[in-house]
Amino acid sequence: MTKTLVRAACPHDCPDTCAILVTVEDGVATEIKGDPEHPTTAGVLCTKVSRYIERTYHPDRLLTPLRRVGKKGEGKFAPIGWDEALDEIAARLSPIAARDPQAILPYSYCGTMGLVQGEAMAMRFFHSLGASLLDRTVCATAGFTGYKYTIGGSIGTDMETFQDAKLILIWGGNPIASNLHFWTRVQEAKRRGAKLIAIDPYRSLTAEKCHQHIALMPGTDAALALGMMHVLIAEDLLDHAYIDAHTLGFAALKERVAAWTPELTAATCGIGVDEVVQLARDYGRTAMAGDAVAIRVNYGMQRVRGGGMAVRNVACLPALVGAWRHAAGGIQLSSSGSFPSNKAALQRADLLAGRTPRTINMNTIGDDLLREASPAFGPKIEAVIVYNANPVAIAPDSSKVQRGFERDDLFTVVLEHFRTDSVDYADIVLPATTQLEHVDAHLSYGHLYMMANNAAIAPLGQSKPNTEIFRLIARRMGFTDALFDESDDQLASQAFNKQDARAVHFDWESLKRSGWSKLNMPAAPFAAGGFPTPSGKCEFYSASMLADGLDPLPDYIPNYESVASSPELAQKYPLAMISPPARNFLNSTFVNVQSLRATEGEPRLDIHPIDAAARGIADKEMVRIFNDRGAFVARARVTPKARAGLVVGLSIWWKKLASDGKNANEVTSQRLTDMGRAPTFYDTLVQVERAS
Ligand SMILES: Nc1nc2c(c(=O)[nH]1)N[C@H]1C(S)=C(S)[C@@H](COP(=O)(O)OP(=O)(O)OC[C@H]3O[C@@H](n4cnc5c(=O)[nH]c(N)nc54)[C@H](O)[C@@H]3O)O[C@H]1N2
Ligand SMILES: Nc1nc2c(c(=O)[nH]1)N[C@H]1C(S)=C(S)[C@@H](COP(=O)(O)OP(=O)(O)OC[C@H]3O[C@@H](n4cnc5c(=O)[nH]c(N)nc54)[C@H](O)[C@@H]3O)O[C@H]1N2
Ligand code: SF4
Ligand SMILES: [Mo]
Repeated sequence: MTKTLVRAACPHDCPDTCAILVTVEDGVATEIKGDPEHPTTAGVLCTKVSRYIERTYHPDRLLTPLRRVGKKGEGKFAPIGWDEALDEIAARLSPIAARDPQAILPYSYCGTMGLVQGEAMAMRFFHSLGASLLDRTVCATAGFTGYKYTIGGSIGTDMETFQDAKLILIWGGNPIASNLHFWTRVQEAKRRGAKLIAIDPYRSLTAEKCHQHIALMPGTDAALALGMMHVLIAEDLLDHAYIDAHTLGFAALKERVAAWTPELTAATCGIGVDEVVQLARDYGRTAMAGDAVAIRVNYGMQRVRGGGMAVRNVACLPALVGAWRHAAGGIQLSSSGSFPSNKAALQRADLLAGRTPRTINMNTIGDDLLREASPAFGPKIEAVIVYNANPVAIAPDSSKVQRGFERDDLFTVVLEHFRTDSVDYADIVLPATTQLEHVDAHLSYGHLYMMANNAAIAPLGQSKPNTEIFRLIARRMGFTDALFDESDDQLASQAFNKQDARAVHFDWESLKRSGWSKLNMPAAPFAAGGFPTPSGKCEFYSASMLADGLDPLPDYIPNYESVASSPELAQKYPLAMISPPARNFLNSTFVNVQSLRATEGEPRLDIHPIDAAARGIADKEMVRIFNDRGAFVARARVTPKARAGLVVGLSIWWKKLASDGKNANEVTSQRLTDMGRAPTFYDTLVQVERAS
């Protein structure tokens, strides 16, 4: 018997990007565990990925190419050979490409975060073809943009320092579910005497374990930050030296926040005046005492109309109190901007050779699949290639997405591990390898290590890595360029730009051996200013925002679906609904892993006792959640965890595993955020009633 230990990296869309050790016995993966030596993983994997072996060898794994034999959506397929599948794909795509390649659309996101199995070979193919471009905006671009205007890039406090902070604000995040290894640091800070405050409309697993929970209404974070700034300025809890040297626009900011009294702020957020004042004082006074105050700002607050502005406002706070002076102070949104990843080499946008295809926003896939050709839109979408994504379950306004994928004149190819909701609409299904079966290089959006993933086992059945599938499709379509011959290792060796001082130690072969290697980054990135903004300062006033047609100063933009913006709608649909991630799923991944689904149980809706009583809804009763876009059912959990006026449906369920074949995205909308063209999943009003 041969037994080896293989170094891998977690591929999932999670900030932790854990270092993994896989035990392989006679070619079979038998055990998976966290690397005890990797400083952030520290030997621990989350419950989900601890089940990765169960997922990999799952009896439902797709192991051969399939051709649809039933109606779209029915999920009836027959196995076919690779040659037959590739011939059919080339035969269907070639005439479309000859008319207008923009009628072909890639649809992908972060099923794997790998730089190689993600967009490398795939985009080389789509760029060569001249296909429509996809705006990959389903998650982080609102906050990314707001943060960039203010701080200059996705750079912030290193997660490895948070245990040294004295006050930690966990703002719009639920790290126990979605950022576990950060939570470990927070617990250590708590043991050392730090105060933890969660700012979240929902009493999440994390909010429950913090010293304080401020349950504001969804979409009001920008107002809370304005109110905090008002108090900090009014009570002179400010680092004047830092403000003078390293910020831009303080006088204008002061004028702007003057109106945001604690009273107005509290009324806007639906919280108490004392909560606003106390939060600002905790933050300002801890900083004035010389201790580190740190903010972990996450995605929860971004999925509303003013999501970009909300993150921008929160990102102004550290500079006001000089929190950046400490390694453990400041704010972290994402660490992704610290990595000099070399997209140009991997994705080769130069292959467009002067062509400028249109861009389709992945959040409006529902409307766009149903759109006819027009001068403004361009050609009707005639073919979609889906990989690393499950649009039928995860995209907003799902009934339109489903109708789009039902179109008989649409040719759909899906590369997948399992028969997801999206696979059911495919004409051709191609079996993809999992992280245990292919090579990849990774950055992280939570820590600062470059990561390598070695293949632990051979591909199961006839599955192939995404890269190989796109190489084969490209050749079948007549692309002969040598760049399609590059191996996965050759691609990985171009993942980071060694010319950049942060990645000077990058060498693919040695990274494969070590598994991980930390970037060269200063401990307190903005202790002496040096923000990567146009002015080099933290920009309270942003000329770039003005140039982009936005308010150059921090502001509050109420939700599209709120009493303030649409009173009539709010009368008809009085409850705000959010659908944040369930702990045991990763977006819609793992929903089909029996042991994890068993823990989550079934689709549920948390509703406050007052709202439940007003509707005659008892605990554990089935309820119908609806608005003008659609409806779905769930089992009610009557609980004050959901504040009054709010309902919470933890997500993202596979539609076909729910009793009504639907999920929370029936009621979410395709409207986009104030900046970053991002989705507004949590800007949703609904009504709830007992299901008959
Ligand atoms: N277990 C698990 N982990 C995951 C994922 C998963 O599906 N499951 N998904 C991954 C992905 S892709 C992402 S983007 C991240 C997301 O993870 P997070 O950044 O943690 O964001 P969310 O889970 O969307 O929301 C976190 C919290 O924000 C709250 N929230 C909702 N609306 C608002 C608001 O308007 N203001 C404030 N202050 N809070 C609000 C929610 O109630 C929730 O408790 O997690 C990643 N990690
Ligand atoms: N209602 C609601 N909707 C949401 C959200 C929410 O909070 N609420 N969150 C949104 C967010 S933040 C995000 S990021 C999106 C996530 O949306 P997606 O990125 O679509 O995420 P998943 O649903 O996990 O689907 C990823 C798919 O990729 C497949 N996959 C994994 N690895 C590979 C591979 O190597 N090759 C191939 N071919 N396939 C692979 C997996 O099997 C899985 O089915 O959902 C968004 N939708
Ligand atoms: S999903 Fe996140 S916490 Fe779980 S193993 Fe992967 S990176 Fe680590
Ligand atoms: Mo996400």
